[in-house]
Amino acid sequence: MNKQILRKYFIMGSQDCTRDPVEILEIAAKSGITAFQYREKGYGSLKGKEKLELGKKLRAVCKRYHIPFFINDDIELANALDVDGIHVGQDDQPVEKVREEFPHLLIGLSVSNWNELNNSPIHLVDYIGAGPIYPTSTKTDAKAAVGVAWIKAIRHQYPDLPIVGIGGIQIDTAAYVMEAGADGVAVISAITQAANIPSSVEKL
Ligand code: TZP
Ligand code: MG
Repeated sequence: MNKQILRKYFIMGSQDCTRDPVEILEIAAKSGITAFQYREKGYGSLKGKEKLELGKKLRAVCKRYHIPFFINDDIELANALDVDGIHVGQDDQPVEKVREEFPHLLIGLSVSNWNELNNSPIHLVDYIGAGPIYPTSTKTDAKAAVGVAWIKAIRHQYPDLPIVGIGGIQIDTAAYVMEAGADGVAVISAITQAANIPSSVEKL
């Protein structure tokens, strides 16, 4: 895959937004994010038809700005929204199954520790989401923060594997994640809770 798309990877769902998610994505897209993941998950998230309808609107924004659109975990929506990629966590759909069903899509996998790294079919994924790098309150069931050392460790073992850091990354810490060897930063609150989204995306 083109690693550049991981550079400013924006993730969100309606549960992360205090105003219209479509508007937030539109501003972020205009401001230079390089990828988007629709992650409708956790407390207050939409389900069923509502999730689909919001997904269609967000998908349309990404099409307009030529930004790769990823769906978190949801295979049904992967088809319905004509996604560019699917991101799965360790407790989600197995990578083998997703790869078999979607040979042509980008697949990302979250990896938080050595046990997960060594037991995952890394050869079947296009990129790794490494983290949580820093403590985060956005994902209530997030594992313990692992620090940028985790990026360095994966990079050492896999020199060419596309890696995006995730978890608690803000404007002032993004550079540390990149210096540790990541190809990009994946953020939720650094954008959804920004007082000035264009400025935050640019600083990232
Ligand atoms: N996976 C690991 S941490 C996290 C996810 C989805 C939440 C990231 O949100 P924030 O606000 O950028 O810390
Ligand atoms: Mg997950």
